[in-house]
Amino acid sequence: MKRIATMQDISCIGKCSLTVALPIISSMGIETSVIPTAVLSTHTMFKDFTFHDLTNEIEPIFNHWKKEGFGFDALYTGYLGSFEQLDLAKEFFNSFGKNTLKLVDPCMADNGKLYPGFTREFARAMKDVCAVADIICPNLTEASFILDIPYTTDYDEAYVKDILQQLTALGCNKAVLTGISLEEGMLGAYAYDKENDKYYYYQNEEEPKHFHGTGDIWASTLCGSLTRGKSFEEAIKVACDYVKECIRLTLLEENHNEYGVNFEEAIPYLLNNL
Ligand code: PXL
Repeated sequence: MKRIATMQDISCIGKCSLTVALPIISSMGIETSVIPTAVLSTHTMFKDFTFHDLTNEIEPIFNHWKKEGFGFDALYTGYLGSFEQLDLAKEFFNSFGKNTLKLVDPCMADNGKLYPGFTREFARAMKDVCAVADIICPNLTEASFILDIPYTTDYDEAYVKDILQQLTALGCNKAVLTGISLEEGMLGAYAYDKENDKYYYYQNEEEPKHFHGTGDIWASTLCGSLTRGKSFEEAIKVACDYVKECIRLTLLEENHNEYGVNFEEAIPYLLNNL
């Protein structure tokens, strides 16, 4: 059985980070090992969330895993809450990342703004984690903060390609920009594979509403699909289609919650696409 280890927080309510990565990757028939970086009452879009940092647990977990000789088919990092955790993510890759896919989703910003608690300095430090990954999957806001360039919604294909070139120049082999729209009413992901000098773009009709946590669902699906042997291009399609289906199902429910999507009832759709 394939096994992925993922390092990110548990937001007890919020349908993001580990509460989506674990069920999605597990449902794809892959063992999912977790390194919880913090426990929050909710994700940080709610007011007055609690935050219990677990940084001190991480190194002892690594040490125990090393002693037991555990190995993984993929390592995947999501939301990381401190500079120290960025260093631990690098240690995670160093300790367990030999011949293993290393995926970094640099969760920290959207719609031109950093999430609460993050700074420009943190974004610059995230760059060093991206450099040692195989694949990174930021949205355009995160990419702009990582590259320390102004964020713009007024972009064209040449601009997207240039950003992808700059991202892969950091050191990773592949980069995917999520949430890219090059045509009115369409939304997708634009990717670059530096090794083969190839670009990929996949888009769907845009759903009328955006939700929190969809970036985490996208990255979890990409990681699972690649681990199951899908090509980079195929895995991007599976992830885009699944997120779209999650939003579609959410919107079918009249009083749907606003903080996250119905990824649960879309799991059969996901498995059908594998
Ligand atoms: O979806 C990314 C994410 C993960 N974890 C926490 C968050 C967010 C986004 O806001 O707050 C705690």
